[in-house]
Amino acid sequence: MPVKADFVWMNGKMVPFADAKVHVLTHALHYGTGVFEGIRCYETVKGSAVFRLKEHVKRLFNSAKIYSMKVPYSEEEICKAIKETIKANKLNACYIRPIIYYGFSEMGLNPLKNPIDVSIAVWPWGTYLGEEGLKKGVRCKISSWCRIDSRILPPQAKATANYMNSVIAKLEALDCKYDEAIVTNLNGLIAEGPGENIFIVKEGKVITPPAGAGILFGITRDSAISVARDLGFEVIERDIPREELFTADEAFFTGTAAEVTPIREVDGRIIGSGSRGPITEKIQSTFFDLVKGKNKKYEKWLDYVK
Ligand code: PPE
Repeated sequence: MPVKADFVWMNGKMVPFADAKVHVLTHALHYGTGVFEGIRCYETVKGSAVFRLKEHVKRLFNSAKIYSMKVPYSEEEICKAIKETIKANKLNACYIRPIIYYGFSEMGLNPLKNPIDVSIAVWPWGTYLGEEGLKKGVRCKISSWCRIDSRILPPQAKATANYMNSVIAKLEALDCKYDEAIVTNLNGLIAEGPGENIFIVKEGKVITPPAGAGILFGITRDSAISVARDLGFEVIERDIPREELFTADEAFFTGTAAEVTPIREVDGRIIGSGSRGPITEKIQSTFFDLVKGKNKKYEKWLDYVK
């Protein structure tokens, strides 16, 4: 479905959706010189709330810092602008996409002569890998493409350029009739999905690759780790070789867009029972309750729009 909303926040102004345009010579369009975030706002029992807004904006600023981009706004100003954009679009629940990028002035690799532009778009975005994927799980292919590496492009910066690596893995998976890709790092160990972190469950333990595996430090990953621990499960951050994924009892993805999505098959191997596993289901249902404000313990993660 094409994205549609009423207004986009651009460099401090609320611009009608159809006018939210950039020049074709925008530096970031040619060289991938942008950093962005993906955030969700949920309808809760007490009104609309942005999930872990401060953490997402912090990561946005950290991504900019990695690339020495000087953001012309403070984190507080961006948080405020995000809420204003949601209000202007009269949306109760939405996906939020702030982006900081080198704009239009001079071409060539040196970005420094270009302005640093900031925009925030919001739109309704349903399930990422399908309603059925959330219930039954998705089928994945381990990509022939490796995940970018800190020595090549820092995966902890959520930079636009990184996503060509994600796109090529996604296309390959779709071409092979799978729903989603899983990428390994240069050591052949499981890293993540093209837009999700990954977890496996083995003998009741919840395991996920560590920072050093070449992952984006997912905020949903962090939330799932807390939830799993609060539910009484042991959570271990350690490397996962690909064969261990095949023999896992359960597996699932986490991400702002993907939320908590079970994985039911990897490279033709059925994971566990071939459907959503019981521990995955517990973490998933706790997650969906807490983002909707139904769990007092996690109120601290909700930032109310009004
Ligand atoms: N790894 C990657 C590579 C990634 O892009 C995401 C988010 C995650 C892990 C999970 O991070 P977090 O959202 O903080 O839990 N991917 C975003 C973009 C998806 C897209 O298709 O666009 C997202 O989920 O918003």
